[in-house]
Amino acid sequence: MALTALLSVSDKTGILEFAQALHGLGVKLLSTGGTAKLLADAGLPVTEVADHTGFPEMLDGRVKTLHPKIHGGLLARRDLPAHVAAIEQHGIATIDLLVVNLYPFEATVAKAGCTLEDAIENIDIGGPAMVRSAAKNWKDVAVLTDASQYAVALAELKAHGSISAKTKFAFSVAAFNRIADYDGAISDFLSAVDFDASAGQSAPVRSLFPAQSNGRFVKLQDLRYGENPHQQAAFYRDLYPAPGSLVSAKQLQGKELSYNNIADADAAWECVKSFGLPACVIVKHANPCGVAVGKDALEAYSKAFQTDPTSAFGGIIAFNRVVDLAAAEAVNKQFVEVLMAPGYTPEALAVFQATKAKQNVRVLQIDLPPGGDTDWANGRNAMDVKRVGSGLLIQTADNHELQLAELKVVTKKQPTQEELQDLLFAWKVAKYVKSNAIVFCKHGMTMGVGAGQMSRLDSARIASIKAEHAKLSLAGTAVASDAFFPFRDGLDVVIDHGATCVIQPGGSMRDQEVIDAADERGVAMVFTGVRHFRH
Ligand code: 93A
Repeated sequence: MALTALLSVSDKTGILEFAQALHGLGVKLLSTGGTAKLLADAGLPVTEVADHTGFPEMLDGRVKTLHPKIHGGLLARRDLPAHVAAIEQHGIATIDLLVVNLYPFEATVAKAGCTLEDAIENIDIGGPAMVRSAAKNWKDVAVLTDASQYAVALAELKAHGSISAKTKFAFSVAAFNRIADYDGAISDFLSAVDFDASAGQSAPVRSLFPAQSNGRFVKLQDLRYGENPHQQAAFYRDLYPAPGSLVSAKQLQGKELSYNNIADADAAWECVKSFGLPACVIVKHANPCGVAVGKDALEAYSKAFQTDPTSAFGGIIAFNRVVDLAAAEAVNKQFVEVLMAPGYTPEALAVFQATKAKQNVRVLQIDLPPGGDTDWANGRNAMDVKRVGSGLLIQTADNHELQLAELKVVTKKQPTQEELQDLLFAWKVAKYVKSNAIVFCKHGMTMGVGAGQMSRLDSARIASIKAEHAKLSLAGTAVASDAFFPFRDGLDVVIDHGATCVIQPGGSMRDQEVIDAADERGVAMVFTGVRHFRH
């Protein structure tokens, strides 16, 4: 029995040659309006779907192939007598080969000035429905969704008069992948539409970049460039973002946010929102260079700034309290790239409007997560993703919040209440410092931050050098180490510089050597049992 192929393609590249070859092999051709015309004009015998179903294409082509004669022909199982009987009873002929490519939704929305109406009209309904029917019934129907498959199908048809199960299965998988991408593109695009701005109708809406998205992210904006000017970049949000996360920030003024601004702003915001007391975090190159808590925003900022005034230049500054005039005036004395807070008083905002230069400061307003500092699950990313060569590393986010009960004092000396406060503060900060992290703190402020070194010993040295540059005394400080001290040398360095208490995960083979060193030198040390690598 002759095979029947249904051809319905928007992108008609290669379709005529393919149809000619199918005809040459005795395959009957069935086709929709535009495709049928192309084939008929070239002299091929082709039956229009409308003639086949006895039902005209209608509603501007919105209903062409949505008919039981098409879907019955695609879905009927040839190995089930009941199916065969049913289609015979209703005069439905089987379709063995389906060739479809869809309305060009992705290409349409990629065009500058694409309107919501254009986008909607380019959502293919009948095409994906047929593709799904055929792909589900892959044992009986070969479904081709890409021109690159034409040659593969032809080669098998010529050689064997049929297409192998293996190839049909591969076509089916490719078909479902194509539909998933297509639906993902529609979902991405529509989710990014600002309904009010587009008046629900014809205003231009944002286009997609990159063209291929996995449908779980929604683009917020294109960025001028990436980490470096020769890299392209865009900012996406999760389809369902956590409340109180950076993606909900409103930019109140200032220059356009850059890729690095956003990355640094995220580091600052994630850190500052982890504090219950009024806090300020100053970030440079993804690391906090000053963190402090205080009685108000001003005090927190002043302390945070003192940690490392040199690095704070051009920093990203985050507050977890409304910024008032006093805090704004203090911040205004330094060069700041990005300022973020849950709110600003009108007087504070006016400070950054005073001069043309100040108007460049990017001022962001972000709501704190509704649960505040007591609700750790709230406002936090559930997952962390890192791109590696052609793959992804995915992990649950490091949302561990240390509980007092988890702490174990391992030295003869106990930390005082005040030291304990500083240890907990230092531990909180260390979590947001790139590994290896060593953080000196006192009175709710960082006194020296050593970040991102390949050796913990060097991080300890750098933290103390920074304190020296800032003319801060490390006498009586609390030190946090994000992971265990593998040897006593790192501990000795921090004690040499004045640390009197230390917090670290413990768990090294040489814990005892490190504990003995702490005892020998008369400092208190607590183990957390949890580490906070951040790479
Ligand atoms: O408008 S549709 O969603 N309704 C349909 O019933 C339908 N059937 C096929 N789009 C439909 N198609 C699509 O038409 C195909 O996916 C293909 O992209 C296009 C081919 O139309 P023509 O052959 O008229 O150029």
